Amino acid sequence: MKSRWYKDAVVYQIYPRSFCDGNGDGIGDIRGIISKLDYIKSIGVDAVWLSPVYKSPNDDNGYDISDYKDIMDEFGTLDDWKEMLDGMHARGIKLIMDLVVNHTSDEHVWFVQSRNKDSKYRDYYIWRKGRGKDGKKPPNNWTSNFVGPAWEYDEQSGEWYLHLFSKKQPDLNWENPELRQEIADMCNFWFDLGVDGFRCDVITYISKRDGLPDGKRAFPLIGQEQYVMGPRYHEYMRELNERSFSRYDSMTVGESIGITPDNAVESIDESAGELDTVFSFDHMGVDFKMNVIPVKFNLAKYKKVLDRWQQLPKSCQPTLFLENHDQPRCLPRFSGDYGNNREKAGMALAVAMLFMRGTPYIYQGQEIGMTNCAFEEKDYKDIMAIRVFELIRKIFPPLMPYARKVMLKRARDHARTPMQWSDGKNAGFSQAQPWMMLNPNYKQINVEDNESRSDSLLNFYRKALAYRKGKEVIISGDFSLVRPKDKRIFAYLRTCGEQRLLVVVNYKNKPVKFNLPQGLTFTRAQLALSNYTDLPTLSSQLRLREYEAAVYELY
Ligand code: TEU
Ligand code: CA
Repeated sequence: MKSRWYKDAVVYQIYPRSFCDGNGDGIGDIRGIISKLDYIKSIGVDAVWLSPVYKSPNDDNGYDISDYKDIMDEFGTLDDWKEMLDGMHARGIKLIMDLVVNHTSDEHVWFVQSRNKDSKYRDYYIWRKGRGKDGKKPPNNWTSNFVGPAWEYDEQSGEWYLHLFSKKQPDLNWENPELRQEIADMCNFWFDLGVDGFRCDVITYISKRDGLPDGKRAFPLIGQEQYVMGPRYHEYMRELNERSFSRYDSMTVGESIGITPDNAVESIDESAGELDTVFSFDHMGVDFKMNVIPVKFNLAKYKKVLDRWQQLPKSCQPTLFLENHDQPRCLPRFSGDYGNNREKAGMALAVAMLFMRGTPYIYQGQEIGMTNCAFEEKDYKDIMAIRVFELIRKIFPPLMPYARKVMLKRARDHARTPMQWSDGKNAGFSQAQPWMMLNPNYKQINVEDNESRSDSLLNFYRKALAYRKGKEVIISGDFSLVRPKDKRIFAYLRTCGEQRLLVVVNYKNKPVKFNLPQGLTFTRAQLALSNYTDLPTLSSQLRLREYEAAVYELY
């Protein structure tokens, strides 16, 4: 019954708040998305992953859900949503919704009821007595992903509740069977309305370690604890799969923080009966220590990390991505200083990603080369940035200049500046002042300009996706790195029977010489895709220009 359509699919991620404002209040919404469906189709993607649009008080922009079965007022109505879904399906685009079930909003009716000790909903969340004589110390030392303790004290009941994110995002207690059934039913509610799958938010967090023991951490108040893939994680996933995912021709992708190539098979093998695919964050860890401290990008290390995922058995489908709504932009993150070669750099990163094995995800704006933004402290809107500044100011103010520097590299806000549609008023995003600052470079970087030039980054993405479609060697061919230790060039070979594809990408904003290994022989090489117009034919020594990227079919 299940077709594995996602094996040859490319997904476009929409962060609705920042995509397009349809009603002129400065906030992106569903009608805005509807107005851009032809644009999305034109890129050549097969599916959309839509970040949350459910009812939410927006402490974490929709990742704090107060009603799983309705749409946030700012984004529109369920009827708007249905029109959007029909519009996607009419264009052959599938819809992957965000599934945020590690936690709810504290304004969800379950949590409101749960504050009452006698309610059956008390057990839907993780309530514990505090430590110390008067119980005024948190039950354990876990910290929230948004810094500070992961526990909030509730005066009324004299107990604490767990929140691995903000205190307005209490963690659900998956040990409760009724709760698990409600979640499966809720997924089926959306499947019955026609959605094609789910992206499962922090899904590896749902099973907590027995007894909630103290965790190890690098710094007080900051740093991950040991709540990833707890003891009943697989059991819960298999159950949800059995009760929901497997009953529809769906695709699921887990935001699987902490997953490794070694334990991924158990989660995503076709026979696992859990998730179809997962996002791993190993490659996002190459230039940030512990997810926050910037370190120099090292291409050799990056390739090595990606390669481990490429070598998963063929019964496991990897995912490929450079950006999402939590990450800084890939320009200049992975390209370095691109100077006047921003679009060439964007093309280079696109080529390296798109021809590996896996399901690629393109984040809104990536296709036109949107970049990080030169924020001042007042410009940040994301709870994570705000909390980091708050905490540092409180505990050690001399660190503030460093914190500002780090956030300029790391903040999630970089991905959330409004989509740049044109060089006109508010970048064509809205008639009104947008909810967060625009990147001032919208005057140069925007969709309209990209549409007007045949050699633009957007048109390159279109070409690359069209070339990719249906090619067996790309979908399922073997992957092997060529000169893995080279720190300037990302090159690899894809092989499927007689078909061979060689991908060569210069990650530097300067010319680089590259010798093909002696063992790599061919009688003819046909250039299939390139970001330069006048590429010389392939010889054993290549001279690649700034960010030059090429795909060759070898015979
Ligand atoms: O992200 C999980 C997560 O850990 C990120 O918040 C983290 O910020 C990122 O890896 C960088 O450190 C998911 C969502 O994608 C995110 O937007 C939500 O804030 C979070 O879960 C809570 O729902
Ligand atoms: Ca709006």
